[in-house]
Amino acid sequence: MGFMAGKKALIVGVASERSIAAGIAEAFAREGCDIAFTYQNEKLQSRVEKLSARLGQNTDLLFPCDVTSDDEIDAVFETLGKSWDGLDILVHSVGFAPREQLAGGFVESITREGYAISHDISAYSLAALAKAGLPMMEGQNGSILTLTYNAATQVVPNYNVMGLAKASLESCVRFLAADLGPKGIRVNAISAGAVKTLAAAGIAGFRKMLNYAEKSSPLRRTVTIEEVGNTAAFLCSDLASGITGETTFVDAGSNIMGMVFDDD
Ligand code: NAD
Ligand code: 0WE
Repeated sequence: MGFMAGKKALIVGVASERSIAAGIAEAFAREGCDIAFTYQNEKLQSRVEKLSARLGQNTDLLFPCDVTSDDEIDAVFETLGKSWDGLDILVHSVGFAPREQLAGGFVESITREGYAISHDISAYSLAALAKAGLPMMEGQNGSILTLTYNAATQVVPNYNVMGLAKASLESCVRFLAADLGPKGIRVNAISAGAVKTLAAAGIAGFRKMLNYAEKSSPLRRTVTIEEVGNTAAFLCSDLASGITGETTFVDAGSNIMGMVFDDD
């Protein structure tokens, strides 16, 4: 029996088999968790459906959800509530900034609109989902998890306004943890090292970043969505019952390095 047997999770953020959220779903399913999914739009529906089927999940529990829409967020929990009495786990694996925000200098690229969109989709959406999901989650050792990146606290070239959005997201984790702790809900983040997913495809210099991690991280490699998935399963299970408000790095150790020489 897996260590998540009897748990029910909603996973937001699968776009493909390579999504970090797909690695999380894989680990959750292996550990005996029942999983419902959302998909951003019809274009992604069939991909999420395939993943749900491959993991032996109930493919009726798939809901459209663009996180910029309060109506779609509310509809997810209203419909889910017809199949499930409660919800133990909510996974938020969503991030977006308009593409032109992620290239060039910070001052040069940032706009009011780019700021608003990136913070709405990448940070506010965690609070929005927690708020709408709360009635189904309270009073049962619930757990909320989101995905962040080290550029929240340390400058990474080209990440630009997404770094500000991740800083807001990490603060949101702490405020949610303090507010929802008394209701039995833990809230945590995983700060993942760079992984080649759809969100990373087409970002100028991404290959260079992966090569850099392979040379400079203590483990001399990048991380996999399986490794992020395993840590997510731990954090969302009762094994992590004493952990809340934390950001846990799954980055092959990259974040501890203060300086790296390229000659060894
Ligand atoms: P991905 O493209 O597979 O996932 C991003 C998801 O965000 C997609 O499923 C997409 O549908 C969803 N999304 C975007 N806008 C949305 C909207 N308006 N409504 C609903 N969903 C929306 O890429 P990923 O790398 O798996 O990203 C997942 C999370 O992991 C993001 O928060 C990302 O910032 C974070 N992260 C990624 C890396 C990396 O290197 N890939 C590293 C650290 C953290
Ligand atoms: O969080 C991310 C990626 C987030 C992301 C990606 C895209 C690409 C497509 C947000 N918005 C968009 N918008 C699009 O139009 N990562 C941690 C991966 C990532 O993205 C970078 C990185 C890393 C690492 C962008 C610049 C520099 C480094």
